[in-house]
Amino acid sequence: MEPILLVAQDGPVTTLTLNRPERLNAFTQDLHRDLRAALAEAAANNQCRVVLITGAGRGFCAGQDLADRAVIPAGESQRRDLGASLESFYNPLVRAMRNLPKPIVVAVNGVAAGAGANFALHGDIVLAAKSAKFIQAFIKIGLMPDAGGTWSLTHLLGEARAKALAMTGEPLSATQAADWGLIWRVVEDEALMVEAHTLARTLAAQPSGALAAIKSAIHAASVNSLDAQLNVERDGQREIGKSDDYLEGVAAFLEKRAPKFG
Ligand code: T3D
Repeated sequence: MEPILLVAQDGPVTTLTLNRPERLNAFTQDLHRDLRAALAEAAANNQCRVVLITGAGRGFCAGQDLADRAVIPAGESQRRDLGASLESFYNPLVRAMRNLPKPIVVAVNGVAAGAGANFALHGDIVLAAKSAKFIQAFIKIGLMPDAGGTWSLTHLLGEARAKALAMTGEPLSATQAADWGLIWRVVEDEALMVEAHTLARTLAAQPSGALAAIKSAIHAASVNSLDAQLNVERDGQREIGKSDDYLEGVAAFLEKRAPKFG
């Protein structure tokens, strides 16, 4: 049987491909388990400098697999505890992505719905195929956005757009998502993976300490005052200013050559 998560190591780039195309790569507990393990492995593996996440087939990810939510056994008085599902599966996944000290490129190859849309938005740089759509599908089944969606939508788009997307469940085209600043860039469908791999390799050649510092400082900025953020920058710059990569960067500039970061 095909693995439900494909993991490929190509030099410094670890590519994770959600592989349940017949269900538009919807999340199951097993997919959560494999994704979490792969992210932990990427964090520990010195060869990995960038993680690239995409989906197999025509969809990126349709959120929770609703086939796993269909049947409440007859006579059971208690409904399923979805809070427990978030606590055990979705929240740890989001935290693992946010806390990974390496860039995550997400290539949204098709529809991204429910938690699948919000999972995509935790990429550090998100590219989407022109035909892709982002759908806060939760409202259609009586739920609210999760997997950090209320946070990401509000921070990236503001309350007006966040509320309208969440309350209507209307699809947002990839082009509109890019125009609104929800994602980095839209790419022609057939060029998506080439562009995503090129971007991942470009990032892999950047100084890893600076990339990690940028990621955590920009995350901190969403809650910090300017004053606090100035301190974050001071501390970060102090740390990475001691690195070999900084010495190499300055030397390369002065010698008018391309830097070679370790
Ligand atoms: O439960 C908890 O743990 C709490 C956490 C919840 C997080 C969530 O993500 S809740 C939201 C769950 N997701 C959705 O509500 C989205 C459901 N899917 C759709 O609305 C549509 O499939 C799409 C808009 C994403 C795509 O539409 P379309 O027309 O392009 O494709 P389709 O025909 O609907 O789907 C293709 C197949 O995938 C189809 O199977 P079939 O009929 O060919 O055998 C469909 O049933 C299956 N599929 C799509 N999404 C899901 C799914 N199967 C299970 N779960 C899905 N989420």
